[in-house]
Amino acid sequence: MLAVTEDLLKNLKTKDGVCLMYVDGSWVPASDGGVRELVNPSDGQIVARVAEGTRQDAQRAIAAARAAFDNGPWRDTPALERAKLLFKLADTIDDHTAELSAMETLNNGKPLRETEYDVADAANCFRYYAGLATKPQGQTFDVPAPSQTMVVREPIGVCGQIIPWNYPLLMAAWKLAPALAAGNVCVLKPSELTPLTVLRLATFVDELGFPKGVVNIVLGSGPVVGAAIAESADVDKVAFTGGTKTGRSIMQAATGNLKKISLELGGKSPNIVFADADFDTAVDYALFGIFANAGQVCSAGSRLLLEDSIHDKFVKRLVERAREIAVGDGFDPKTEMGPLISRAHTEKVESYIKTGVEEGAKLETGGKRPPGELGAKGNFIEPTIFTNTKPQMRIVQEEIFGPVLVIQRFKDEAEAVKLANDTVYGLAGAVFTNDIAKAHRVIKKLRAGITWINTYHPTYNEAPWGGYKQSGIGRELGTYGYDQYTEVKQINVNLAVEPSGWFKDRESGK
Ligand code: TXE
Repeated sequence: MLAVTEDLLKNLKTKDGVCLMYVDGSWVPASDGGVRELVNPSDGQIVARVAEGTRQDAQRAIAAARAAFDNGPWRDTPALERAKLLFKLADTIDDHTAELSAMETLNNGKPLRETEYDVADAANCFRYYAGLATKPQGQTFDVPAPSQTMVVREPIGVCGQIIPWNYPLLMAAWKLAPALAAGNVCVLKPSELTPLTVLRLATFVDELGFPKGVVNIVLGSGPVVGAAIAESADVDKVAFTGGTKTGRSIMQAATGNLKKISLELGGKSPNIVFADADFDTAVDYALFGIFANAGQVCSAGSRLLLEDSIHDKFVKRLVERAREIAVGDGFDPKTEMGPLISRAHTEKVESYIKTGVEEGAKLETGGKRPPGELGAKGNFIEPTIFTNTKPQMRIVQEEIFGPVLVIQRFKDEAEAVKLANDTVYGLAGAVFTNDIAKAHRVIKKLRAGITWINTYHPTYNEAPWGGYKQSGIGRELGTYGYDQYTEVKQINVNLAVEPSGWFKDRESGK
């Protein structure tokens, strides 16, 4: 593994074997020389050493971004030129798919087939927003003569962007692409656990000639570097993806200068299966909904709601299929589900499983680490399914963020909707049925921002992503996501340049 590691990381910028941060167009170590070791979640081996930034490093990056926005060329660069650079960045990502996906698998653990998908998705996100940069964004209004009123969109300024570890490169794309397309400058903090692909992305940004200070990557922990970004009076907007608890503290920190915020937080999304659904399709997507990325997905279908009449048959088949899922190292081509991100997160998921058993839910399968080396060294948990749950149980209400499915049962459409909406979250939800009218009735009543009929999980750069209730504020992706990186300005033009006469001019008598 060491050879693979060294080869894979050879394109990152380092000093004394420590990966550097990208600030103001330069590669820098932490101001206090701090270093963090990154661990491969599949086997506990140390894979890289990276700079562990400080509050001062965050402030330096913010100052560089501020100067780049206030005095720099980016917002005055024609949209077409910004678009060209973003298209090139997209192509460069595609050209490095093998390297980026392997790096992501090494750092995050997820199987190569998932990281390859993520890399392609990240490239397409840059491509989508590159295309959008040159599209008309304004409005004009037919107001009483002799005026003309128009509305233009302008960049917000310095955007602080804090992202999690479950889709490291993709989340960076979701944040950087719309911000840069709209003419903003960025200070991005990847998760301290998974900075490698973002650092590689920064080498592309550097080589392609983005002006200095436009993209800054600061590494470090949330409470130090993340909090410094969220608090800074020089940051005009903060965009965050992560846990609801952290989202709340970012929102509080942002009140100092009333910066714009967008938050993409947790979920406990319902996947509702009616008796008339296509059985095999519903089983297949129930598995995909919860066990993709080992359940570490904000929109995971972590609650499966089954109509009474199919409950037992469905659970039987689901358990059989879940037991067949190949759990293992993400580099093994046979692997279908990888590890959890860290030992601490694994223990958190295990404690939820213990709570579920204590609460009286029935553990149908999983609930433990796989036997042997895999379970001992890596952060693996077998696909886990609970039945016999009650709505108020913690495993039903709280986001576990692991390969743990809780099953609820319902007798009719009204009860399905009631259970589906009965958490503080409102990110996603799905319904499986062959009755199209019923599908739409249920979707209409779901208090969630992302919904699916007879499928689970597809995400498109074109469509808005975000949640109702405590799943967040604002939307990413699509034109909605672009708008959230713009200020709206109205411009009123007087087409008859003469005094209004509101106050009498005594000299002229008019
Ligand atoms: O996330 P955090 P954690 C959920 C999931 C998980 C829980 C905790 O339920 O079990 O959150 O995971 C930075 N100020 N999701 O602790 O803390 C941090 O450094 C500013 C859902 O890993 O939200 C990282 O860059 N920033 C989710 C980012 O926030 C702070 C994805 C996310 O970390 C900070 C991940 C602070 N005070 C976890 N504290 C999703 N919605 O997809 C931390 N950070």
